[in-house]
Amino acid sequence: MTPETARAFTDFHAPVAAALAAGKPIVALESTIITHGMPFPKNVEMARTVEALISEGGAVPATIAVVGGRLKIGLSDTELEALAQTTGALKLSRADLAFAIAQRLSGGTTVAATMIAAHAAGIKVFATGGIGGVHQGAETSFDISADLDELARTPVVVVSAGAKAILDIGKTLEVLETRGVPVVAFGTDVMPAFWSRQSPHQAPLRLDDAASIAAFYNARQQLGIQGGMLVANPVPANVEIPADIMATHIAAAQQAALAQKIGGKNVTPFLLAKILELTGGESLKTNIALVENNARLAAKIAISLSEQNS
Ligand code: PSU
Ligand code: MN
Repeated sequence: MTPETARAFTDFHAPVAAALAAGKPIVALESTIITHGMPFPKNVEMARTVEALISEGGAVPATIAVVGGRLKIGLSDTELEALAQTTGALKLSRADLAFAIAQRLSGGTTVAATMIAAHAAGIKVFATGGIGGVHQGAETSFDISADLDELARTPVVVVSAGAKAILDIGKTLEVLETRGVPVVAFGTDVMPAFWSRQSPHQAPLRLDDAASIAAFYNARQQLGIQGGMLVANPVPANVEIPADIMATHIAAAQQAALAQKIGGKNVTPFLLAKILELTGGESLKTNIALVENNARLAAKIAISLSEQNS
């Protein structure tokens, strides 16, 4: 997809179009987290807060989604609210983004699809919660998220809280290394684990400020190295759920997924919903706080990138 050929079905929200024209910092946001990751109305509250944090941080937010076949680069508040309430919204990754456009359907874009759309629109920085990765048991299920391949090919900086502990974090790091994706832990030597600040794995790389992350991105571009980067930003300490507590809930959720024969793209949404239920809502609080934390850092990285490239 090139921006030129995509123009016929792409709608730029006015503040995003203005920021692109002026070379101002922009942060893309995904929408599967809205349509499949959190229940209404928490999902729209989260989406609004995250957009506000990016604006307060000095960048322009652009939530990406497909609405009735239109690829939206930035949503109005009304569109955001409508998407958050859409029942039957699709979960769109690289494989089905164009399907929803051609069939004039609506859906939330995953990390992979949001990266594709952000890059086509000229946006370099993207904030999310956690990326998809290699699922536990992938050696038999072959369940590996398309997010990992996208990170290997599309030059966007993805700010996450690491990979969710519902995944096999060790295998996820191995695939990222094989595919040449830098994983930069922010201010820590340890790979964070989404709801928890620490996983048992060392982080491949560490940087302590946004300007250094921007400089790293620029050096990769100057070298002509393809692909994106993953920033792993640990959840704030005051809202983290210790890894051992999460491990019990994750195991129970995985048992339920197996028993109910959940497969394919339903696995991640099922596990998230189950864990929400098992933690009595605690996991959702943590999830929201970590997305907010990532949005703040992403705004700083976007600002550093536009300063360094102006
Ligand atoms: N992390 C969350 N909530 C989510 C997801 C990640 O806290 O809803 C979504 C993201 O959109 C991610 C997707 O790209 O799950 C991965 O799904 P899969 O494993 O099917 O590729
Ligand atoms: Mn999968």
